[in-house]
Amino acid sequence: MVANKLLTLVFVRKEAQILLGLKKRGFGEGRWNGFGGKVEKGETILEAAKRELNEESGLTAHSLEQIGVLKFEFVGKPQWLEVHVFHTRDYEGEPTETSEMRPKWYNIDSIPYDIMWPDDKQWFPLMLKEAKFNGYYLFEGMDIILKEDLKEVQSLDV
Ligand code: 8OG
Repeated sequence: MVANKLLTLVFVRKEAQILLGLKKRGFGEGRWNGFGGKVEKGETILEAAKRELNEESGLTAHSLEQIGVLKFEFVGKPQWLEVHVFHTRDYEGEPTETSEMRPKWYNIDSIPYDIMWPDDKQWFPLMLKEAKFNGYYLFEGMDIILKEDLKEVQSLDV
């Protein structure tokens, strides 16, 4: 049994807007996304979420609420990704471009789904209405979803 790789993903909201970043390099390059990355040894998932948000956007979150857990399996890869999704309106600072991300505020009515991971158009509506969700996706490569299972839940299955 291969351990899951734990990742974080944070969405910052301001009025009817959401902050996305264009990933400039690495996994998911060229796609708009929230801010996040790997949980390092010795830190909690929440600490990693705050650290990655700060490293990639320049923002400091005072509090984060967890709203989703997404599990991804890729054909031919033994390791699953387990992505812990958070959101916040409680932050300080101005978004700043970093070597990894180019941040931009989007109105929640004009999310660029065509330039995002293909699963996002399914669970973003839940995230945007601040509902909790658990999801599973089986991918072939980066673009094709072979299996999916998304549920709105009262409490997260973490
Ligand atoms: O450290 P690294 O940048 O490789 O972390 C990958 C980031 O991408 C992490 O925040 C989790 C996130 N991520 C996936 N898969 C998906 C996905 O299908 N949709 C979205 N929105 N984010 C994803 O790993």
